[in-house]
Amino acid sequence: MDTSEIGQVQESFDQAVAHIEDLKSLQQLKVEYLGKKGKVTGLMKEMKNLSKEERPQFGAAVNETRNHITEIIEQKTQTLEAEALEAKLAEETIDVTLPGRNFSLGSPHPLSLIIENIEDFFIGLGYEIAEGYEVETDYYNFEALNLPKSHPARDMQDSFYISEEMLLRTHTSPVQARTMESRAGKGPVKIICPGKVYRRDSDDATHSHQFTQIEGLVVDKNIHMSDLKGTLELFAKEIFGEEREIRLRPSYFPFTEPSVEVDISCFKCKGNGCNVCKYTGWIEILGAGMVHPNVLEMAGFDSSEYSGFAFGMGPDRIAMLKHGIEDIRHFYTNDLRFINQFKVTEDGGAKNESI
Ligand code: 2NL
Repeated sequence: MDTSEIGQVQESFDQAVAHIEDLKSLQQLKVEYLGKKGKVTGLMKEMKNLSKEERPQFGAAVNETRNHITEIIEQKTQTLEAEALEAKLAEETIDVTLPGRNFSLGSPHPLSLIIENIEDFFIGLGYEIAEGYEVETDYYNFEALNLPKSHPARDMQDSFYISEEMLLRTHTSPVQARTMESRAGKGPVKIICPGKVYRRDSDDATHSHQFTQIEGLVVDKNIHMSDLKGTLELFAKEIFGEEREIRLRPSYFPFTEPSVEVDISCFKCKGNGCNVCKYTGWIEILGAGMVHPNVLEMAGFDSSEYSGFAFGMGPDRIAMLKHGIEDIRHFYTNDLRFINQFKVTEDGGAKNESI
């Protein structure tokens, strides 16, 4: 019996393992010696060529070598794993002394500032904010507002149609119609509806196919024109200054009767006449009126018991007047040189309060 072959296997392993520096090579070496077709397994297979007497001694010697190799591989695995962890930790060290990166603070869009200002004012008067869909049905955008299919006033609100019955809303009134309907004929309704609206229009300095609107609606028992006037007077003072006065002129809207245009006394010339008020002393800022009985009835309110007032305004126009912005397209072209002029100061106020 020749056990020198076993010694050679062990020796060649010892030499090879000394050069191993990574776990992958160690795994390969393990397969090479202890795997199914490995060198140690090969030695075992030689047992069949030995006599019965020789086998136990040979077997014991092979086992010893296998145990030796297994143990070395285990030790080496642990050492290499520990080294790999050390290397990873060293590589991922964060230098907390590096200077931080600066992020520049954004600024709210001037339209958002105006809309939030107006919302805050009405919330203070007990109104709720209501929002709805920008893609609306013909019914809620027109029919429910006393604008049947044949109505000539529809021409002024030419829209973007999705289909015969669906369109991009031309005003925020459908939100009000839906809110009234959801109250099942019971007041009070006291809401402000801000949002984006659309009209088929050619864009220029004063027209945009997409703009913003804020409408307000109050429905309850004993609501009168005087309530509307008092509310809008407070509103004018809040947004354009304490000394402002308002003036109502008769007008027409299909959804209100009577209807009025509302002017404020000019905040620039205090009524003496200037380019802002076109030398009239007055600036038109919104439309309003008493909710048409047809609109109340269609939304499920008994118009002999309930009445209401409503108004609508364009935040784009109000922001343009307030800040002296000459082109509505500035709001929608995202030029940062424009937007950054409305940076909010640390106390939360807008820096560019021109009034
Ligand atoms: C304008 C005029 C207005 C309304 C909007 C309204 C809504 C309902 C019922 C009755 Cl649900 N009225 N909204 C009323 C009068 C005027 O907007 O010039 N907006 C820029």
